[in-house]
Amino acid sequence: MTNHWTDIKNADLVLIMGGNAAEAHPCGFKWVTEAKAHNNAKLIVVDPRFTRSASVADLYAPIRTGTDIAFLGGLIYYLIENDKYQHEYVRNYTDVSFIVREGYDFEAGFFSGYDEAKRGYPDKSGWGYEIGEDGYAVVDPTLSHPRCVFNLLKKHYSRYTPDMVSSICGTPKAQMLQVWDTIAETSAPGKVMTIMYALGWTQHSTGSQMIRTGAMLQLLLGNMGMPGGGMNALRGHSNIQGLTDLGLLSNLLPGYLTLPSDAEQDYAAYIAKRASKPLRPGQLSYWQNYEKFHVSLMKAWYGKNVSAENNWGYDWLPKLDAPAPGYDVLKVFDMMYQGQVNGYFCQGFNPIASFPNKAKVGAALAKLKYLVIMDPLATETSEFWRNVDEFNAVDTASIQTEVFRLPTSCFAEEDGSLVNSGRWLQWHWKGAEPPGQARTDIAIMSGLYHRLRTMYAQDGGKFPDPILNLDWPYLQPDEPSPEEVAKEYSGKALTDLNDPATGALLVKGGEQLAGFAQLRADGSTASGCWLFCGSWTQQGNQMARRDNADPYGIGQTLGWAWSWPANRRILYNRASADVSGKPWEGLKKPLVFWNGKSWTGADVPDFKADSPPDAGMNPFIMNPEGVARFFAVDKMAEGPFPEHYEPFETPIGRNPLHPDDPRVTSNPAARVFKGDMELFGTAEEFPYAATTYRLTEHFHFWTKHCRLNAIVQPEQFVEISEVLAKELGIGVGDRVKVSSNRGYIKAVAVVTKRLKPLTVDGKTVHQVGIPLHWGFSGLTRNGYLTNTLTPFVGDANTQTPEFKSFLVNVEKA
Ligand SMILES: Nc1nc2c(c(=O)[nH]1)N[C@H]1C(S)=C(S)[C@@H](COP(=O)(O)OP(=O)(O)OC[C@H]3O[C@@H](n4cnc5c(=O)[nH]c(N)nc54)[C@H](O)[C@@H]3O)O[C@H]1N2
Ligand SMILES: Nc1nc2c(c(=O)[nH]1)N[C@H]1C(S)=C(S)[C@@H](COP(=O)(O)OP(=O)(O)OC[C@H]3O[C@@H](n4cnc5c(=O)[nH]c(N)nc54)[C@H](O)[C@@H]3O)O[C@H]1N2
Ligand SMILES: [Mo]
Repeated sequence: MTNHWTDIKNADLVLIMGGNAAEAHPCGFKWVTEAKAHNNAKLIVVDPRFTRSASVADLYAPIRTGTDIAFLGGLIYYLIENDKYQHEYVRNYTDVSFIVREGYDFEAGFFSGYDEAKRGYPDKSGWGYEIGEDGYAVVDPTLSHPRCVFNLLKKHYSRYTPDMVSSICGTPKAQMLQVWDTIAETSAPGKVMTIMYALGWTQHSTGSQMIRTGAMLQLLLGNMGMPGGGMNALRGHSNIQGLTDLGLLSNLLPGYLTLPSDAEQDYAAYIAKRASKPLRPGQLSYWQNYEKFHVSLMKAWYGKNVSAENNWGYDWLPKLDAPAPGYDVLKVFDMMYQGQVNGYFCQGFNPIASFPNKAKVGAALAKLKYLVIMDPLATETSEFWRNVDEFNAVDTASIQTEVFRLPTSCFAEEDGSLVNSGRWLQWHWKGAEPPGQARTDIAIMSGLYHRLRTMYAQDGGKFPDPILNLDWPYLQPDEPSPEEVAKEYSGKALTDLNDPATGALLVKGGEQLAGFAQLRADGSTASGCWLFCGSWTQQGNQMARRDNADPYGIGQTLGWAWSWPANRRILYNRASADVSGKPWEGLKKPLVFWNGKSWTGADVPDFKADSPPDAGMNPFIMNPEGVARFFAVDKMAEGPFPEHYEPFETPIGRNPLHPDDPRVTSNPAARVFKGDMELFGTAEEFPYAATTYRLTEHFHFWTKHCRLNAIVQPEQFVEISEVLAKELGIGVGDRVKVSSNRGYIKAVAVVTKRLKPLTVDGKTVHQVGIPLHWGFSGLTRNGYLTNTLTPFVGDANTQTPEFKSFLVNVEKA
């Protein structure tokens, strides 16, 4: 989230699109209720299904799965054409005036530089700003240059007319325009909309671009950095935000630092590439501090073993041989399927249940020599070899994989911190001792480390240095305490730190740091994650704070827990004030503003605190240009502007924007593995558009181990519309078989008014809803794994699987 849960109550309008907060985030949803009850807010829900979120909305519009870029792209053009955008904000705080290089082009569904053989854009050199001789980006404040971002944006979305959008999305035009007009009202400077989204946007082959289109809409309306505004990703598992923050993705290091590629063997060049210089005069470009963060991380990992002489251990960092995102889960399972992986550790992960195409995942696991499961529960993955009738019909005798189960404690059985969707690090205390032989994940991983280290020390090995040089300074080496680990992430001074200007002592050697502004690139500081620096200071554990004082009355409780970065609650909050530093006209309550001497207010300013409004510095200091981007330059896999492409399995068989070129029916930059393309189904055989989702009464596959949850939601079902049920002769409660080109499941039919047929590209399209919670392990009644049906393809940027749009057939079982 750019904002946070409590802040939702400040919205004038809430748009829930690509998520179903009332059911998947019922506690957080209370802030929507607060906004409606106490801020006179309206709620809009756009979802293929009439969800419980929709049931309390002021406006609901149905949409065909996988078409949100069309819906939002059309809206962007509509706002521009009808002069419903926040002019001053857009002109000053975004890149609309920047001139794009000659090399950029978009034609017939492709951006410039497409390579068909590589299914992507290996050469993105045209996707950038024109840079002048002074080294700065060239701008045209009059917005008249044909290649300024504003004119390219308009041109790109001029194809997304209301008729075209309605035909792609299946949203009836009148309903769509009503939603658009209501959203347009928040273009007034002091009026704010928040966007709440989750998997309905991420789980598509164009997912990242859907989210970008949402962010572009918010920029056009001037809603970023505003209280009650922003782009708010509702995160899933209790610490999934912490997982990304700590760099547990294959191409990342903690704090969104990035791993080098094979081509980057030179340390200085690695740093220089990431420490981007300002692209406008007077601008602050925050990533210029990259080396301070990087060196402090390496000092946290390797201690005295790294110094300037060995480039802070740069040679010990893995170098990626694969293009980003590198070794994502789809890639690793495909490698496993090809027989290229011997062993696999599953720590808190149940892939045969949660990953697409169960048949492929099961076959991949069967090719392993060994599989280690670290989990409090006996998961389906730990029993993938067990024949369970039709639910897991495998030939056990032919599977040679050796499976080790290591029972772990559960989050509620340990102390530690969890990062919530709003980036708050909240400390928690254990509620019970773990049962039986269960051990903490820290103890298991430490045991593994010590054994590996001993083996490397005794027997050598291909590359022992990264393991042998690791620093392990913990009081109990076999099980470091959560407190010690948390302090290490926050960081400390390794020697006395003095103020470079005055020479005064800032931090004594050995003491905890106050925040990342104190980090240095000379090896005198250590911090395991620069974004978390300040979460455990010399004053103690900031994450354990529970002071809910709210002096400005807008839910900015700066004394409650600790938020990254720097305890800031709303990102880009400088943009909540106009160019002169005054809160935007009409804003009910200020967030941050210029008081004549410094930036101040209800939040920690996201800006250089003493930089006066007329000094020429712009609010988006994480971008070297200082403004927010409509034009993504070279950051996205499939192009600088989001374009609608169909899901890989499309019920209409063509992309209405490019009806004649099958190469751009679906995302031309999405990676498809050998053999998976052939497993995509077509609308002739599998005519219905399916989507998968959660139920409030279950949590993924855990609740199969819990009788109470089975009592409240006992049986696997699928949702179909009354019209489709009638067509197929299916009644309420009948058993149906739902099949895709990868397999089938059987379930009870729930015939519902919540789904309605849509008219898409001139045809009737039916949608089928499939909850995901059943499986073949645990205490309660078995069911089919929903992911038997889903396709093995992901978003071109993140490789998040396309769980939300695929094709099925439905028959009476
Ligand atoms: N009770 C419960 N709560 C949970 C979980 C759980 O298992 N049980 N899981 C947690 C986890 S890990 C996560 S990630 C979150 C997920 O939170 P959500 O994303 O809110 O949950 P989902 O139910 O997967 O999907 C949300 C909605 O997306 C809609 N949708 C599908 N395709 C599209 C589309 O193309 N466009 C639009 N606009 N909407 C679409 C679906 O109809 C569905 O209503 O929930 C968390 N909360
Ligand atoms: N079709 C379809 N598939 C989906 C989705 C969808 O919407 N549709 N959603 C996707 C999403 S968003 C998610 S997050 C995934 C979820 O996929 P998974 O993460 O694979 O599923 P979970 O059942 O949440 O598995 C987590 C495991 O962690 C264990 N666990 C709990 N606490 C601890 C602990 O402290 N330590 C250890 N070691 N283990 C612990 C639990 O017992 C559980 O078995 O599913 C994905 N799959
Ligand atoms: Mo999730």
